[in-house]
Amino acid sequence: MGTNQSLIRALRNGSQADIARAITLIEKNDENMSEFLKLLYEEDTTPVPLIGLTGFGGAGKSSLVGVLAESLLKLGKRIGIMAVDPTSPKSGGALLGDRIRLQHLFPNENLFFRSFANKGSLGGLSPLLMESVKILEVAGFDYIFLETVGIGQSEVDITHFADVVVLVLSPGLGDEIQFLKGGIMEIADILVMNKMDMPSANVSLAALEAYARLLDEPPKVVPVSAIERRNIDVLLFEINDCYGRKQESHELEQIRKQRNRALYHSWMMQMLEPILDQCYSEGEVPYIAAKTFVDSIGRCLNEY
Ligand SMILES: Nc1nc2c(ncn2[C@@H]2O[C@H](COP(=O)(O)OP(=O)(O)OP(=O)(O)O)[C@@H](O)[C@H]2O)c(=O)[nH]1
Ligand SMILES: [Mg+2]
Repeated sequence: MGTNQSLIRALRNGSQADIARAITLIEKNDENMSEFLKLLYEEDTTPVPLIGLTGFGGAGKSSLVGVLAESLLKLGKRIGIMAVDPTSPKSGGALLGDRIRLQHLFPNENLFFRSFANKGSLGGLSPLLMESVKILEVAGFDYIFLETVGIGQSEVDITHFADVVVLVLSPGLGDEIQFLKGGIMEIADILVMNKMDMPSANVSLAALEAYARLLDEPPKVVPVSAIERRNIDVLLFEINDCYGRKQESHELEQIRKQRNRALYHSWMMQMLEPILDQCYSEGEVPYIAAKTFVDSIGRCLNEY
């Protein structure tokens, strides 16, 4: 049997070592990868709920993922945690913090943690991250949590990517809620007010609830405390409930179609990047150079 086939077989049992081997194979992007991905997609799998957590730095996303994972592990579930790797030195420290926060859960065959580069080469989420979701699916995982760092482009991306989007807030946001109005708040399925153990928390919660009621489709607001493990079961219930509703309404199918399309785009961008620069020389009119390049691809496609 070929190496790829035996790796796929091994993946079905889902050991950490085989998952890591599979991810490395895609990371290396060598001549084996194409066949491996073809086999991977031939596997008959049940989709794994992909739960995206987003929010301002320090709101408690990692802490929450940690306690959610802890609860689910106790139920015998297999959990994948993917952190989108920050690029700034400041958040580099946060990622180290994540490892420390999750440390008490390891070693555990049912928990897989991995961080990924912030973005694909030309923007968007990295193909490696998206293919890793598929790998964990084949490996029989029950939930995947995806934590993104900060509020920015990557947050907008996960809304097209995650099955359930959770926005994590913490008390004392003040004007930041205003800032959020235009974007993620409308798309989030669940708004979490974390750090409810803090003195000012009820005021912030009331403001958030008032705000949520104004939205066209008011999302659930869930007050929690990751540190005191308060209301974590309620949050889990809401996540499962939201997932179930989206499954019934076939919304999940749409999300997954968009996800595959986004993945196609990401791969395409990654493959194009090395040749894009070859087609541009200094002094050229940028628009004309781009159009000439794209038109020539168009001609090839017509002949294809
Ligand atoms: N009081 C209180 N502090 C909390 C709670 N949850 C997290 N924290 C603290 O808030 C800080 C930030 O928590 P993280 O879980 O790293 O937050 P994050 O959103 O992942 O932060 P980034 O990854 O940097 O964006 C840490 O010092 C946590 O101990 C909570 O429920 N109550
Ligand atoms: Mg974090």
